[in-house]
Amino acid sequence: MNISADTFIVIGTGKSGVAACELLLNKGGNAYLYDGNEQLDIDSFYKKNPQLAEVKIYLGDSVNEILDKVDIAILSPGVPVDSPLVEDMKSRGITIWGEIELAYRLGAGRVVAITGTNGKTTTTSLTGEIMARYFSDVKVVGNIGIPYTALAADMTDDTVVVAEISSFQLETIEEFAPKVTAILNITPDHLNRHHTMEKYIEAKESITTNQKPGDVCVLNYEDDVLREFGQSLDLDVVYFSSERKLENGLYLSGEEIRYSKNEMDELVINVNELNILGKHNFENVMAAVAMADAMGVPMDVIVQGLKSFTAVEHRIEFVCTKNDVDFYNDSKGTNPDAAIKGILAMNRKTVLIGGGYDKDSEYDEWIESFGDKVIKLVLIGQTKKKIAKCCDKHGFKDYVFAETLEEAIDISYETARPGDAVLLSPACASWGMFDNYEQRGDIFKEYVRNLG
Ligand code: UMA
Repeated sequence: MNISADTFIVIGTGKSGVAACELLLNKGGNAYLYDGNEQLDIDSFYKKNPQLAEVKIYLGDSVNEILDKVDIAILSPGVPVDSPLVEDMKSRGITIWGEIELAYRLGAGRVVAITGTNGKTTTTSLTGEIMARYFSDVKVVGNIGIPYTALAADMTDDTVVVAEISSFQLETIEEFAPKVTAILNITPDHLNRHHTMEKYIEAKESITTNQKPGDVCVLNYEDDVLREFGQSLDLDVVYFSSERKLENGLYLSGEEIRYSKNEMDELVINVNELNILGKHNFENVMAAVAMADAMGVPMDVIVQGLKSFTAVEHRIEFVCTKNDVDFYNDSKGTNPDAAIKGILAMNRKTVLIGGGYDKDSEYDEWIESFGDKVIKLVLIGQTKKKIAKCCDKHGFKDYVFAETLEEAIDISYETARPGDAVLLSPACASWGMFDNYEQRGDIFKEYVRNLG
């Protein structure tokens, strides 16, 4: 691709925007940067990103001055495709790509792409670790926190790219064509962005749009939408199931993960040999095995990778014990379905810290999952009243409000008795109080470790 022929505008000055802009400059492209935040401190941005010193930044409406010079806009994942600016650019005939599309076009190698509502990060990092045992150049990128564009310039035809791809990122792909894909599950999330469940499902399923016959798609057999979707695909579909034996595919049978393929049925691993817990994690393991196998990694190498893998930070992560109260950080529980898994993983009475940014989620199933286990819910953030209302509806009275995460931790610690657990698993995004879920989890861990 000859990028010097076009003028680009990169929308968003976060991680993705910075990496996309740098890649464009690196490849000889001509780019402007834009951010919708009119308060952005441009001087400190340039100080933090001296490599972009030559790139002109536009904030707010000032961007209108240059839009007639722009050929291609690169959207950061957080920029909605139906925002007024993007609509305006489309009406001017400007091509709209996401940061993933740019990286795919300027990068190289074979791509393994993972999406789903929950389990993406664990599955991506496990798949990356397995691949790295067999291939000499593996790059783990995407929603996991390292923008795909940040590593695209270092990719060659021998690179194996393992990419975590969110529904936001899938809305702006065009030619992005992974060899192997996985859709782990689809439950309601990000409905404020996608508006309807149908649109959200469509975004997730579009990960397969440019795959060709002979390429592989790994799907969860127990997800009705995905089971049906697999039947419509002209690809090699590999299903996994945590509920039943499959004639073709990976399945959980008691404590064993087994792979039935070409009329053979073999043991992959006993789950007691894994360092990650819970049925949802066994599903992630099955998806990773299917993807690694599809890429030609021998089963003994896959099994070694499975045995050495440990849990991902911020996902039901044990922090420490204080006065016989165990603290768990599940800041990555950013939607009700993920947070239900956090509660299921607790094996004793639990004080739960929840609430945060409103993504238009419904909290009924989350509250129903409390059972007798959750003895108190401490609510923070924008959603606290909405969640409280839902608690009232379900007859759950043991909730209190806190203004800050620190106050919520203090209340939880005072409430918990020896032998109980305190779990941060908010069922909501962190935005509004924190930059991201990592920051929320880090602050939780630090404050908890310093408790008297
Ligand atoms: N901005 C605009 N206009 C808008 C929206 C945002 O100008 O309409 C600007 C903001 O002012 C800000 C910048 O865009 O300066 C932020 O861009 P961004 O929100 O895309 O954030 P990045 O820092 O680029 O991080 C993104 C992903 N963020 C989102 O999808 C919201 C990160 O996923 C990802 O790790 C990173 O790219 C690297 O690929 C985070 C996430 O929360 C972890 N993802 C969601 C999830 O997992 O549920 C989808």
